[in-house]
Amino acid sequence: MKAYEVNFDGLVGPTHNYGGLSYGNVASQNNSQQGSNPREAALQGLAKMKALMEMGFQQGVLAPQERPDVQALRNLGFGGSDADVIQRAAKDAMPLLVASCSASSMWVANAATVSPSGDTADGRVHFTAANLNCKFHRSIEHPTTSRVLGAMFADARHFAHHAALPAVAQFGDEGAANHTRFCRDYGEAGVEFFVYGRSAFDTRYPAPHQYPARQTLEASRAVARLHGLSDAGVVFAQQNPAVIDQGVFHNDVIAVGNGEVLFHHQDAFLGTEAMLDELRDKLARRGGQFQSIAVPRDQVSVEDAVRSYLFNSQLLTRADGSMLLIVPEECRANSRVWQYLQGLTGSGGPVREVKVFDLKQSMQNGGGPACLRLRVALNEQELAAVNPAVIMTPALYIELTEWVDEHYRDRLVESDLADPQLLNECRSALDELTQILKLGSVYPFQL
Ligand code: SUG
Repeated sequence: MKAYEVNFDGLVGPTHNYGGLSYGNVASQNNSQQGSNPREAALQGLAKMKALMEMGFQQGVLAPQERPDVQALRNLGFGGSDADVIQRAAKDAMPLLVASCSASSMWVANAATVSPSGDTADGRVHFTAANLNCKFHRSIEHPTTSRVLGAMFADARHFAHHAALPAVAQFGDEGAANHTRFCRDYGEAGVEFFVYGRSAFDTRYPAPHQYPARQTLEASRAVARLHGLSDAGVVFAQQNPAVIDQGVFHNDVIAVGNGEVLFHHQDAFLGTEAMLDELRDKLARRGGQFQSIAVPRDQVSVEDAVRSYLFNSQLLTRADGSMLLIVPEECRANSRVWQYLQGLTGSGGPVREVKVFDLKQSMQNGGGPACLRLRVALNEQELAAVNPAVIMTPALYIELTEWVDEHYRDRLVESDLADPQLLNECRSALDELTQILKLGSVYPFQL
């Protein structure tokens, strides 16, 4: 049966802003308090989805979340009407209001970890929502994420959903940003690659000194167990703590995998040689030929990788089997990275073409092309069981663009977040969106 990798991109929500909320994410820290343009952000994301659809890739869309998250503020002791809650938080605890307004659910690579049916014991596609518990503004995403994923992948004959792991740092889980999968064909059994930043229970593992390691080994192992993956089909590897301290807060900032190829920086991992051997052996037993493309530090430094987001790219297999790399504009702006990419496509290797997208609004918060998409490998039968209203079509693209034009502001600064009118705008936009995407009632204000 034919199988596909479907990219579900996060639609940027109407409160997109630069809150400076992610310590360890250099772009988020550097752009804190700048004015944002939510409309432009959403349109940049939609333009990428449209372009991939037009290139013949399967493309879907994942809805944003209700923000400000009034319930999260109520849980922290702010009371009264919804408008009172917002205004009291603005007066007494602005950082909490900013956190409750973040549109961070757009980075759906962090929504969940997904294991395709070829890998799982029960032959279903498994999803575990990520608890994202390293940052308060992200830790409040998973209940709605679970409802939205449930409404997109509702057929229990094909799809199994797991709640987020326990909400403690020991089980810190950042979803697919620290997970990739190698396979010969999307429909066949593959090898799932889990990358963690530290161990919570075993002190023998090193850890970064400055910035947090968001993903733990224990969380990765729990997800692999929940999904019913076999030992022969998993490899666990540790991120190099030194690169986390240079701003590589997720592994997808320094590596991306697809098909039989891992594209990564030379310094991305610990124990790289043994890890590559294990990947090679395990994929060979699944009939695949693993290939690593290691980018040397003397051509592209870790700093260049973090600035340009070279590895936060989408590595896509085209109909003829060759690969295409989708990178952000920031890669073209960096002469060393751009030169490396010219060499890469001319080298006779698997990557034949690079396409550049302007995703600046998201990039300024540390979210590149790969952050904005959740990959779900599906066979034809499973794809037919997905809620069809979330699959991108030319008509849906037009409808969503008009929806953005109608509901989104083109400028947002911190003081705007205290305006209760923003909450009303967001709710009416999302209410309409749930009808467009046929999601039913998924938002707290609808329940
Ligand atoms: O979790 N930024 C996100 C970026 C996530 C990128 N995702 C992947 N690499 N897969 C984060 O750090 C910044 C929000 C702010 O500062 O307003 C933020 O949450």
